[in-house]
Amino acid sequence: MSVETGAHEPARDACRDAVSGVWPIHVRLSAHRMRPSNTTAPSCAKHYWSLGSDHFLCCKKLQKTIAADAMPGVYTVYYHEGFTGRAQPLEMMLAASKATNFCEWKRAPWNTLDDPTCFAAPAVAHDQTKKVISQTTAAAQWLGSELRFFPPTGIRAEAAKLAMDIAEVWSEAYGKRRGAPSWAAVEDFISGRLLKWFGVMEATAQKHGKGSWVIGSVPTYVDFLLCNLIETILFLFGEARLAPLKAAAPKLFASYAATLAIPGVSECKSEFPVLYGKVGAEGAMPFA
Ligand SMILES: N[C@@H](CCC(=O)N[C@@H](CS)C(=O)NCC(=O)O)C(=O)O
Repeated sequence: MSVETGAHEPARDACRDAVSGVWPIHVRLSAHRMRPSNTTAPSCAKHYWSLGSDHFLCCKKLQKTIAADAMPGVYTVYYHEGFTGRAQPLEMMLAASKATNFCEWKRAPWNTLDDPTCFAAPAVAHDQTKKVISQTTAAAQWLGSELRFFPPTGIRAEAAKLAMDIAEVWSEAYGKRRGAPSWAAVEDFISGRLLKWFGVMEATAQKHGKGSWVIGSVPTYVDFLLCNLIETILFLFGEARLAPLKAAAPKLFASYAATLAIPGVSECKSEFPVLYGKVGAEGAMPFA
C-alpha cells in the first residue's frame, strides 16, 4: 500500500525527519505505524507531542492512513544466480524492511521473469499490484517510496540526480575492470575519472545530506544505491586501490558504513558475493 497523503506530504516529511533524526531506522518504521518496537526509545506519542501540534495531527492522520501492520503482498527480486550485482541495493532495502516485519520478499532467477517491459536484470515485482519495474534506479526509487526510504519532498530531483550519478559510475567502473589492459590502467582511472566522480557525489551529499545520510536526514534509496556502488568497486578493484577515494569522500563512506549497519542489511549482503570472482580484484588481468 502506498501512502500518499497529498496536502499532508510536507508535514509527513517534516515529521519523519524529526523523529528519525533521533531514532534509528527500525524505530522510525515502527513509529510511523504508531507502534514503537524498541523499548529503549521514548514513546512514539510522547515524541510526536514534543514536535508540536501540527506534527501530532499529521501523525494522527497517518495513523488512519497507514495500516497498523505490514505492507501486504510479497516482493520478488529477479536477478542472475550466485551473486547480487545491481539487485543488491533492492535486496538490502527489502531486507531492512523485513527486519522490522514491514514486508515480505524473495529472490527468483532472472530467466523465470516473463515480462515484455523488462530488458535486463534486475527487476522487482509485487504480487498484489502486479507491478514489475526493471532498471535499477527506477526500481530503487519505487521501493524507496513503498518502504519509506524516500527523500524529503523538496529535494527529490537532487536525489534522482545523485542516483543517476551512481548508476553511471557503476557502469563505468564495471566496464573499466572488464576492459582495462592492466592494473596500471585501472589505477589511472581511479585517480582520474573515478576520483572526479566521487568528488562530485561527495559535494552533492555534503549539500543535501545530514548526518550519515546523503539526501536528507534519514536513509533513502540513494544511500542503498551508494552502498552497492561502494561494495561493487571494492570487489572490482580491492580496498587498497580505493584509499584515495575514501580520503576524498568521507560523507559517502560514512553513508556506506551507516547503511551496512541498518538491521537486516548485512545479513542480506553476506548471503552472496556482490559479483562473480573473475571480475574481482583477484581475477585475471586483463579480464578473461
Ligand atoms: N541500466 C540497467 C542495466 C542492466 C544490466 O546491464 N544488467 C545486467 C546485469 S547487472 C544484465 O542483465 N545484462 C544482460 C544484458 O544486458 O543483456 C540497470 O541499471 O538495471
